[in-house]
Amino acid sequence: MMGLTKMRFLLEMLVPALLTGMLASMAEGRTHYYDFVLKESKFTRLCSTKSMMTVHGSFPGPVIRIHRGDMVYVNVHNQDDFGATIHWHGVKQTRNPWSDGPDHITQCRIQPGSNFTYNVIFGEDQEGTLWWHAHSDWTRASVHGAIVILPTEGTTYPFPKPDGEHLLVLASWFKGDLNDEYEEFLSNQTETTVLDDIAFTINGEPGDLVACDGETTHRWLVDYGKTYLLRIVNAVVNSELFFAISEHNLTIVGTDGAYTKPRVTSYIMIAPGQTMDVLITTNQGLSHYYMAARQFATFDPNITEFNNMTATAILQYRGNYAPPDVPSFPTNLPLFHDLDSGLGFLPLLRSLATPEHPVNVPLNITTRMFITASINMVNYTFEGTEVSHLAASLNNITFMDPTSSILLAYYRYWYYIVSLFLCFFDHFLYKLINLVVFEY
Ligand SMILES: [Cu+2]
Repeated sequence: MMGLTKMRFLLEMLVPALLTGMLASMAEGRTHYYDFVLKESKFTRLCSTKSMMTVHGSFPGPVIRIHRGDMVYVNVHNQDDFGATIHWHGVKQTRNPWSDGPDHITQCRIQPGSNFTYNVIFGEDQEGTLWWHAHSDWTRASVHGAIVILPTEGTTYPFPKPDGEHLLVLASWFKGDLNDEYEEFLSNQTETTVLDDIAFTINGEPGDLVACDGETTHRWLVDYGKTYLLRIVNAVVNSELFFAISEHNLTIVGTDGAYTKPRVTSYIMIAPGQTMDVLITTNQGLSHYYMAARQFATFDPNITEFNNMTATAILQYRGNYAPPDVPSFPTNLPLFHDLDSGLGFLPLLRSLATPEHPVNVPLNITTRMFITASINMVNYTFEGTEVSHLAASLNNITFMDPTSSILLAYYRYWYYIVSLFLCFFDHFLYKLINLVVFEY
């Protein structure tokens, strides 16, 4: 039988060899290096000023722009006074969880005054738009930005090459510090309260429909008769959004770093964390048109206090003309509780599935599983007492912090073996051994 030491030695030799092979197979792409500096910056929105964590003082943060097959290193320097990590949302990171970012799971927080370098490894098939965000408490509300993955050099899009492209990042605006607001929300939680942003922003601006004079608005200047690729990121904390552009149809061509079958629509519904790539043709009269986003409210309609602000930006044609007093508003933007429009949108999303962009899903189904995703009261034992708590669950099984450290299990093979063994002991004995063996 193979000794533990020998097995560990083999593992330690094999894993780097496999990783090196994997990296070599991706070597055709270029490697990009970024430096991100986390720091506090002051922002004034909705007539009040607050300080919040950002990268480089910009909200939204910087764009990572690469070609398919490229590799990215991001050195994150924390000059804030709050520890945080960064997650690369939707990036496949195959066999590379140590750069995935969830704090306390695959890494410790990057402490104030220190830095950490992420090696971001994209899936070979990933192309389109993704995004990155902080992953510690609620820092992602203000610390986020887009990732643009262009076609590999020498290849092109699965649709006529657009004349130009533009990026819109939709985000939440909270009155105070979200971490503080969340603590307060937990202590006052009732069935009819929701923790809600007070407005949404488009590229950092809430637009001129919010109740504060002099609010600034994001403007996108376009030329008549062109087709643009618009990349939309929903970086809001908790809400599905409707989005539409007055008088202009949208052709959906991609979502979450993958292409879709082109579908024409007058509005989109985009979930938090989702990205969507749409084509828009500027074939309307020279003027100013509102681009608008508002919440698709899927919660109990009896809850009347929610973020009902409509965020706006302006699509503005270049040229010599008298601008309208007020841009036209998208009449096709659904109302908050319009369930038919919200759910009716979903069938428009279909994989492209062409020979150049295959979708290789198994077609021979041998086992059918029913999984109920819910947020409900989950019963569990906490320090010997039966408790009931509101939690997200799959088939009524929720996530509990593991009793052994995942990080230690990775870096110290013996810890993994002993932790597994200890699972069979009762709570008290486990605690005792943990104290004696590991607290050194
Ligand atoms: Cu994410």
